Amino acid sequence: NGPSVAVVGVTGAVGQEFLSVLSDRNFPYRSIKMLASKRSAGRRFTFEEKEHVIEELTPESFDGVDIALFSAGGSISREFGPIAVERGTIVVDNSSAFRMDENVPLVIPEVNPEAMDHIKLGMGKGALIANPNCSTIICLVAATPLHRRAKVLRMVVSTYQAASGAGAAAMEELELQTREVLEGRSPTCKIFNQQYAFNLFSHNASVLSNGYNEEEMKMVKETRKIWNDKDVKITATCIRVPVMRAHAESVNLQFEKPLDEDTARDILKNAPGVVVIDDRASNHFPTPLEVSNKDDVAVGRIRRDLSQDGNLGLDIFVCGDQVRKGAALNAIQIAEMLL
Ligand code: 11C
Repeated sequence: NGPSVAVVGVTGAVGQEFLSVLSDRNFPYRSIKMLASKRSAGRRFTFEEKEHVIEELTPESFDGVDIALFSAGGSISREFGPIAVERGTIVVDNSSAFRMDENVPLVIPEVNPEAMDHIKLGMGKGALIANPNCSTIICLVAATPLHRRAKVLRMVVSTYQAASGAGAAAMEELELQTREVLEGRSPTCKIFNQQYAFNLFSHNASVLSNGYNEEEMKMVKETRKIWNDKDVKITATCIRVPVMRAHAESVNLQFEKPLDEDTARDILKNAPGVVVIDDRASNHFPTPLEVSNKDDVAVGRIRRDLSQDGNLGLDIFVCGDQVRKGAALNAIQIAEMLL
């Protein structure tokens, strides 16, 4: 008796993860439509013991659909998002297409659920809700509880981003290149224009005239919108590393009010969606492998920033599954809040 759901981009890495998360969380849908491009239409697969046929995405796809989960790229979202809304569907969009639109809430359920208070199922009209960029989600699940206590004035982020952020083809290329390099062959470079295995490089997003790339500027702009704080100072350096599906981020925080590291650790231990892994004696801290396929964002290396006065600065190291909390899980938590 739940809502009718459509998954747009069901063949992609995030599309497939939507299905796993819906199933894991027993999301109470009444019916589910699997939508993709013409190329994949007609393919059959079993989900939750039922056979489904992938349908080609068209405007009519949204007739009778209550919630559509979109992850098929920005141009599909820009074309079909408004069409779905017009037909009364609430769209949870994983692309960057509408994130900075002031009429579209940009939501991390643990951080700013109030931004979508005015949107509910059964309100008789459609709406758009945007899922933030994965690096922003993973950073803010950890940084927000500290921000609430001590108010972040400045944040310096350095990311170590996984292949999954560039899609399933990049994950396949990382695996292929690793084999090729180990076998002494030259690596296939189709997704990125350079060797990825046994290497790392600046994030592949376009570099802007200010010297930052688009990924870095997403962290700046999205954080300001989510925290509703135009003045918070943020600078980011985003790097692609040869890791399969979880991002890591080093986050340096400067606060308005003092916050010592033990209090910060306690706050994080009680924060929703966070697990603290901070074992100095065993040198055990968060790793991308440990958070892969997990819901929680792991935080460790919680320590006072020695370069700042008193307790006005902290360093933390954060890891989160890019496909799950960075994309599909966050979107489905949003959908759950609509119910
Ligand atoms: C990455 N964050 O890891 C990107 C992927 O705006 O949703 C997602 C881009 C976005 O490469």
